[in-house]
Amino acid sequence: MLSSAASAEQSTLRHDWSTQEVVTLLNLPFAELMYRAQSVHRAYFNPVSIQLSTLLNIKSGGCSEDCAYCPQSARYDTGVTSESVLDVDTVLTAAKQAKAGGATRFCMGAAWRSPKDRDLDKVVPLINAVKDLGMETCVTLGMLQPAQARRLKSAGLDYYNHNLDTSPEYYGEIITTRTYQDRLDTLSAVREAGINVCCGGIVGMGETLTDRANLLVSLANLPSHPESVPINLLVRVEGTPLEDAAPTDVFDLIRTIAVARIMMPASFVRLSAGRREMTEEAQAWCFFAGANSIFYGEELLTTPNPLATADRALFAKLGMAPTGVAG
Ligand code: SAM
Ligand code: DTB
Ligand code: SF4
Repeated sequence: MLSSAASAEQSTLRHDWSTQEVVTLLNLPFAELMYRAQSVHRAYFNPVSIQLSTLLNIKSGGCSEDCAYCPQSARYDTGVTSESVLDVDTVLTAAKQAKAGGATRFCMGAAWRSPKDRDLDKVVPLINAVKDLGMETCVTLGMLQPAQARRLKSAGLDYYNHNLDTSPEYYGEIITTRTYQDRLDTLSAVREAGINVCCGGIVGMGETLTDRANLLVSLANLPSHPESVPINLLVRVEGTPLEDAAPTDVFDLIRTIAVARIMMPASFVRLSAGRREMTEEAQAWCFFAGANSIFYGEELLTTPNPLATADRALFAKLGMAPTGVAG
């Protein structure tokens, strides 16, 4: 729930960020940046509350796209096999388990460039079934046409995840099979249909600090801020073109999260992929920087995530509590 000061500020959320001012924020002395991010965070959110989303890969592998980070592209030999869409019972079992563990949102991912209408025939019953459990629903299915977005909205979909991934300038180094504008068009279709937008990116793909700034500028200067902003640390998967990417300094991730928090103060900022490589201390800094959501459960899509028991132990150490409130 927003404080009254925060609700007054809602109308003043900014959509006119410049690259230079975001570069300046990213370069602030660490203590200054943490103080500013934490102050903004406290104006909008309970700082010890964390939203938990669980992921399930409902259609694995065999994707036609060439996203350089992705183990599910058919172009790379990563050992991920191509499967068909999971059935309702399998999905329901996973969703019930996620709910029992404390997750409030269930996110279903499919390795498609864009779904066909007959693909949506299979996804709609999954959304219905998860919704009936009383969980928030999220799907990520690739590019969508406006009519497809409206169909998902009618099925009861709460969130659609579609990431910008990186800056417009660096994008062509990572993906050649669809454009930045294609992604923006899907985001508009989702927004127009009245579905909440989940949109973020990846840190650690060889991008510069200016690229990180421009990813954040692209997100915050959208007509409305995404309700959810996943910040992923690249998971370097063997067989992908980015398997040997230089390791990321975790302070770069913490700074990116802090600046996302300052720029999109009312949004949930999710510390997403990459937590398995991070220490508890680094994750604690991410929470202090304004991350208030995580992917929770032992798997992301094809790669491992920290165990739920480890996450619960970390929350206990930090005095944090999972939220039951929709975000
Ligand atoms: N096929 C759909 C699409 O591309 O929109 C949905 C699934 S796709 C796996 C969703 C997002 O996961 C990507 O946009 C990317 O941001 C993230 N992702 C995929 N592989 C990743 C990796 N190895 N490390 C970090 N993030 C990754
Ligand atoms: C997002 O931003 N990150 C998630 C979710 N949205 C779909 C996916 C992370 C995938 C990490 C690599 C894998 O497990 O395949
Ligand atoms: Fe396909 Fe999505 Fe992976 Fe790109 S990120 S290769 S579109 S599954």
